[in-house]
Amino acid sequence: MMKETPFAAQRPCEGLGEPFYYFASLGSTNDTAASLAQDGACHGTLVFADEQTSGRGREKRRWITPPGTALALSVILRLPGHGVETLPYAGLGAVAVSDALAELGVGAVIKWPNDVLVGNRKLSGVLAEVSWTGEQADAIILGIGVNVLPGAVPPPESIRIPATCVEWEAGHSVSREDLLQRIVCALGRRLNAGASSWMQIWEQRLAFLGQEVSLKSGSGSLRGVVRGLDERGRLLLAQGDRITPVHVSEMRMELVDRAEE
Ligand code: BT5
Repeated sequence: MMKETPFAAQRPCEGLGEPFYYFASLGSTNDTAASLAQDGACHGTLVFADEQTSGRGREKRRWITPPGTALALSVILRLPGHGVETLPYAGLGAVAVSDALAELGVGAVIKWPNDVLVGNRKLSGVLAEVSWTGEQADAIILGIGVNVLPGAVPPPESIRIPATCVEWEAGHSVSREDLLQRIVCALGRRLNAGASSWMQIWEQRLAFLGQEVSLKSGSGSLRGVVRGLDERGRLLLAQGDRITPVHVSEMRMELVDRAEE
């Protein structure tokens, strides 16, 4: 007898999720989605992998997706005038994941720009990239990874900040199929409501609002108090009387621990 493909019941929602490509194992769903986009795949195309062997975070950091335990998905977004600015879409992805978690009774915050945290532990990460055809930016590839079952949580020595999964936080068993559907619907709803609407929610859910953080990238570091976001999704950091918009999305944010000083 033929084995039924997992996730076969997945339905398109709010203009996203069709066609739906399921893979038992992939290098990275973002890479596969980008090549589909270059071959002309339409807005809303969804690529899902049960396992990733070279899942990526920002700056080529590794994203770990063991088989059968997590969600690893990428959605192709073709939006008029989307340009090459990916920051707002990282926010869109994080807002949609936190919407879906809220439906399961799990309260999450978003560590700018792209981490979804529950109780200071990372449960999900978002990677928004541009797909190019020659010189032309022709799609946004919105990649989302979510730890759903305990087996998805990487060993502590392989990650920088502690991780968690949806089942631990919800306190009951969670269906990956159901969660995928909720995330796709939330993405579509937020996208259709418009950027200013999801930016506002992104700001409301920001981690460390009013707290002092340090932001580090290869080229330097910054320190200040998190005040919110501007209309482009840049982090507003207060340094004394000055508010600086931070746009370098490769920056890593850390809470300044006064006890360490
Ligand atoms: C991210 O990057 O958090 C973005 C992750 C995006 C993953 C999705 S899965 C579908 C799509 N296809 C891909 O190839 N990628 C996207 P960043 O902020 O740079 O964080 C990366 C860091 O998170 C790593 O250096 C680890 O410390 C940590 N990490 C890796 N895997 C993790 C996991 N499963 N759970 C929690 N933390 C993890």
